[in-house]
Amino acid sequence: MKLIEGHRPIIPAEGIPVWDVDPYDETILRNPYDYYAHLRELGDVVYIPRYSVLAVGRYATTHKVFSDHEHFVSSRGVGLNDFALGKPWRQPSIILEVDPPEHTRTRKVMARVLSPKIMKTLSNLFLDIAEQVVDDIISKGSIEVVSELAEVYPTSVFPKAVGMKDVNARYLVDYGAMVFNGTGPDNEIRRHSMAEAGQIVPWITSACARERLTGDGLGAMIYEAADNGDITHDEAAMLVRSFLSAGVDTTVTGIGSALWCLSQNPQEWEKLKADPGLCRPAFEEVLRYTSPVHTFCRTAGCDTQIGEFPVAEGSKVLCVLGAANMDPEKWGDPENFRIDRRPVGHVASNVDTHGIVV
Ligand code: OVM
Repeated sequence: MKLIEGHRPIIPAEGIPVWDVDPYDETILRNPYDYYAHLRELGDVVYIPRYSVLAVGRYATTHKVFSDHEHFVSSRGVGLNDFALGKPWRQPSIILEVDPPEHTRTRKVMARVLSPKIMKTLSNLFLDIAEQVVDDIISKGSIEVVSELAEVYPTSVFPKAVGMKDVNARYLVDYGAMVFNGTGPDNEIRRHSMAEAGQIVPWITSACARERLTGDGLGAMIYEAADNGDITHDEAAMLVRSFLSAGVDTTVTGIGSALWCLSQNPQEWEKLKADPGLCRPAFEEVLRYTSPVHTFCRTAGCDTQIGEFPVAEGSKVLCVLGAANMDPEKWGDPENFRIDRRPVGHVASNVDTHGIVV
């Protein structure tokens, strides 16, 4: 059978609204808000013929499908390609592209290494580098925010926190783009990101080896979990790789989006300056408002349902997290960027499952 974007074409159940849209069109990616609104308006679940996928964007449905690993699995890939039908472009992540119970085991190791207690020991490092970056910006007078701030900060601080001996900020940013654009269709954007995979993937793989890490970083702690028998040493290398794939792109986008939100909402910027204690809820609001990961897919692992509609095994479902995070039904006034909203339950990150984002 002819596959569409690496998955089996589906025949949508009678009654599911059909919308001839390309969610991965650059115009929509640049300004997705009307697309999000229309997706939610159409119904709980929508069929998109262009990629022969279903899509969900209402908060309640999106949260439900995204978290329901019994029926909607991550292990067949969180992009359009179905790993059951074709070889993925890289070895699947053992934390992202996996389901419980395996996921539970690897996630436990990650959670321990990323615990608040351990994060606290890194706060001076994070602060020192932030100050250096800010000093540098002040001396320059004016900057291009994405390339001179949003990319610079995570790629400076992150390799140090992990304890990487190999430093290549460009490769880290480009690998992040590869991982996330790799979830989308085989379009110009994806091909452009993948063009350098031949150099970058081997560099990433070798940078995750134990001997390429210092003894005192987060990477070393992952390998210690392997020494303790919690995971294998091969799995340790894969979890270090997950730091690099999940940690860079999302933070670059988050910081860039924070500056965008604050620049568009000067009254919120004044509020933040007056009360820097709002920094954390402000950043959560940025995540809700901009959803650095706008979409992850699930795959129906068996014949199942979304609401009243039957969904066949193998169906790819776009979980449009960006639409869920802007659902007025959930948020009341989602279009207002309010740094003191405290948007508990947003699906931009850290949905545990088992509502797994990671
Ligand atoms: C990984 C990975 C990549 C992207 C995102 C993510 C949100 C994990 O390679 O493990 O979690």
